[in-house]
Amino acid sequence: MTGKQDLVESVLAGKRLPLARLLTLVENDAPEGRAALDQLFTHTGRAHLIGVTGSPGSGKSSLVNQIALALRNPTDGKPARSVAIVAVDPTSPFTGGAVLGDRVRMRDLAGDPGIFIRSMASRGALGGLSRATTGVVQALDAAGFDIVLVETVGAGQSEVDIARLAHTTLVIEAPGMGDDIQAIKAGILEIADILVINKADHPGVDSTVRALRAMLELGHPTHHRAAAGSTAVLWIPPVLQTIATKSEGIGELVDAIYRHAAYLHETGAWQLRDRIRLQSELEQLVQLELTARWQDSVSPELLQATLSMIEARQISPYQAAIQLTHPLPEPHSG
Ligand SMILES: Nc1nc2c(ncn2[C@@H]2O[C@H](COP(=O)(O)OP(=O)(O)OP(=O)(O)O)[C@@H](O)[C@H]2O)c(=O)[nH]1
Ligand SMILES: [Mg+2]
Repeated sequence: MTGKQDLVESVLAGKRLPLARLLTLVENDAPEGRAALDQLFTHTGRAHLIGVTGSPGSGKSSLVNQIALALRNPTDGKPARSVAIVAVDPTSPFTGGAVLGDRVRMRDLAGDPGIFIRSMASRGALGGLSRATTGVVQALDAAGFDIVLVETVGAGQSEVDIARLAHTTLVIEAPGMGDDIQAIKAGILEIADILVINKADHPGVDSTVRALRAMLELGHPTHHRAAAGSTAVLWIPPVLQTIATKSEGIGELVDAIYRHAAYLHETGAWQLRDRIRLQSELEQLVQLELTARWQDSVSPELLQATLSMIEARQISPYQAAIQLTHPLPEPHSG
């Protein structure tokens, strides 16, 4: 069978239909998709992975759309970049925002061979979605896209996952949380490389920007001390304002993205983030693999018997776990 080889080669050649087919295989965790990813992996590591997260309805899809347009049509003499967009919705594929965002994209970006758009909806556990997203991003990287934008709604674990996935994380918020600034979890500021206050045409944008800058300074006082007192290169997350619906502030945002990429390369942080990402992927996969092997090896009878002993308080769950995962050695004779 040469089908698998054909798929890999077609993806490497930049063909879109085979790429779409591969992404479906990867999403479904099909063995054929996994085998293709194994072969494609050697071609990954080149794309700039950008995570876009933030509150529901803050304008993530609209901004991703604008960023992609700007990257396709640079006005500053930079070469046009090829862009893949992955919209991850851990809750439902049918929120108003997501559908609208996709419609805007269809209008502005359809037909451009340098753009590839993929929507992913949750199927089963969040862990499964995050694993599928990792595979999808690897496939797009191997397919040669310069930039892969991954949009996910800022809901708990997914934003941490996305920060783990990305070289650059954009956090998008809308004004109006000025009075309620504590509502923004410190966690989201920690993962932000670039903070964007979108909907800057709405009231309250200045106070939101001020509050966020203050929070960032509280969170990263060393940034400012070191920036003033040493020559060490440090990244202070900029707080930018945009109006996605009027394409305002997009140039500055794209510029910040380029500056962040340059910062990552100059300081070695690019490689470091790559390593952390791959390490966490490896650990996740080892866990899954070991659990699967253990489940295959342990007899249901033994499992039931052990559970009964725990219920009878004869052994603790911890003791049972040790026994079930470390088979007891044969007793020594004499
Ligand atoms: N006034 C104004 N409206 C905006 C702006 N950006 C986006 N919108 C509108 O806000 C709504 C939500 O935009 P989306 O881009 O779908 O937001 P989102 O963050 O992707 O939404 P979810 O994916 O559902 O979380 C849409 O009606 C947009 O047209 C902006 O800068 N100003
Ligand atoms: Mg959206």
